[in-house]
Amino acid sequence: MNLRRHNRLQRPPWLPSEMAVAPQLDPSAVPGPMRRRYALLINPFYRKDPNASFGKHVLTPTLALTATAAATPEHWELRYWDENLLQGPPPLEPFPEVVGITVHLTFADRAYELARWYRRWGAKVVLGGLHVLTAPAEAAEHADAIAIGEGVQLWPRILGDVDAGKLEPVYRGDYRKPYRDDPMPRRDLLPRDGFLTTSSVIATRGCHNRCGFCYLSTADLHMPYRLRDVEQVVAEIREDGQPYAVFIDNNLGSKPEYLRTLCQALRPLDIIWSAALTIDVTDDPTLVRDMALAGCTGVFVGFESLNLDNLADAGKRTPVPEDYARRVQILHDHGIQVNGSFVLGFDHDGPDVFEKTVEWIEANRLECATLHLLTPYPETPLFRQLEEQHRIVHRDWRLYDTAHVVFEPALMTAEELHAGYQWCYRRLFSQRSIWRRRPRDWRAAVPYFAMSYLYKRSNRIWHLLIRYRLTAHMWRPLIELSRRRHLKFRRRLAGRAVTGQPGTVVSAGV
Ligand code: B12
Ligand code: SF4
Repeated sequence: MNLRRHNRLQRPPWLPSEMAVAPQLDPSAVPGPMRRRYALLINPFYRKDPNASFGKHVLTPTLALTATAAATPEHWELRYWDENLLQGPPPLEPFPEVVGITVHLTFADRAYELARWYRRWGAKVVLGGLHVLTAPAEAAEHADAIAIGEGVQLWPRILGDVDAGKLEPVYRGDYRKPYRDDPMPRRDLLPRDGFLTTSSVIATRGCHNRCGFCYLSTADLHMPYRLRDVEQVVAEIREDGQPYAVFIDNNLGSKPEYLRTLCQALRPLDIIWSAALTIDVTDDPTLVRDMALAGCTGVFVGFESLNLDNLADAGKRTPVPEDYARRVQILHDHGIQVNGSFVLGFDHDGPDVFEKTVEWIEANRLECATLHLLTPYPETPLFRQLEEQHRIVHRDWRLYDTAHVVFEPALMTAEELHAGYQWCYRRLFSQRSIWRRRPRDWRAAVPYFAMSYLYKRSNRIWHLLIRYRLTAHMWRPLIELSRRRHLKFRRRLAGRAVTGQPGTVVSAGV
């Protein structure tokens, strides 16, 4: 194998085409007349990594467009289309006056293709999202207007200018404005059966860290840590009425006292929820206990690496990896499942990193693990470092999806890195590994096995579940089972003393 082969978009023979190829845009289609003051918002198709779970893509929707949609002026009509829900290409009827598209690195080419399609017949195309922020000049070539920053601030201005016939090419927002005045995201636009839960919620923006590989360290992204009023967050969850909410914050635990207040406000809702955070949340076991008592049943933890030198290179302030196991145990003791996120391919990773990582995941019974190949997002310190070292292999952004090797690793070949990544997923999705990682509490085992099979071993049927809107029907009985079990667990936990020792935070690399 050589690096070139890895850099092609490969497609295993069993992979359903819907998960690999965007729906075709009919070149001969002729739309009807344009409907004035009608806007269409599109989340473009992206190719799914066949090594990882397809279920992950319908757990919860992105907030990018539902948040933006909420700021639409009342006299505008609106429709939302997510191409990843496998209902075909976005509609031409009625033909929209404005098309808003969210753009990420990995699906920028699809976003531009859609933009060309709609612009052909005179729709005004507005592009926004993370990739527009990092590559405004590139995005501007495909749009009538680009939105750099928060859509909630910019969208009403943009539509107002369309109304007035004076659309500008560039609109700039500011991440420093408070979120207090933001309207509630328009979750009513989402197909409720299309996702495990429509309650993706954001309570904070930014992170106390600035790891060199993270998109938060992108050169022009000034995203200070921002908090929303807990009452606002709770009101949103209540309004959506789902039994399970997912916090999509980069790091919900950056301000522990805020998290504690949020937990107190969430407790009376009797819902279950999960969130992404760093392992230093276990510095204070009483906080973990408050999370559990508030309904937290799962955390997505960015461990990144088990090698301290890698963490130091990335400039991540974190507890030492030797202490990770004890900290995972604190979460488990509180009935909180752990989805560990690991990055493979750092400069201190040799060919033994795969087995070591997987062994550790299994030994510590992490219920789930997400693996990423180190990916230098444009304009991050990592990108600049690898560029200076002439180690960036290409700039085909479609392959910057953390499932392809796009740079030359230091201690192994690109082929070894890619093969090791695939091996890790094969092993972690195996029956043996699922069994080894089962929770010690037998009461948690039934939902664990059911969820593991659906999440890790059903890639051959996920396209059918998604296309026929069965996602919610498959997941929700399991969610309800977990919620009821958790309510009982909470009652027992409330009568129990706090477990776990306070941790020692050491600073790696900063
Ligand atoms: C939810 C989520 C997902 C969901 C849904 C993704 C989707 N596109 O449908 C799932 C779980 C499926 C997912 C999968 C992946 N994700 Co993801 N995901 C997120 C997450 C946690 C939240 C996104 C979100 O809702 N943000 C909140 C909204 C409000 O912010 P926003 O997107 O910036 O939108 C605002 C503005 O940008 C602007 N805006 C955005 N679009 C538009 C459009 C218009 C017209 C206008 C006017 C304005 C506008 O207004 C919005 C509201 O103010 C982010 C991390 C984060 N916390 O942001 C990662 C993140 C976006 N994902 C990331 C990655 C890498 C992936 C994967 C590739 C990982 C993998 N290997 O599987 C996959 C593949 C998906 C893909 N190619 O995008 C990276 C992207 C890095 C980059 N530089 O592009 C992020 C930043 C995580 C990270 N820390 O690195 N993801
Ligand atoms: S801790 Fe996570 S979210 Fe925060 S900067 Fe590092 S990688 Fe990004």
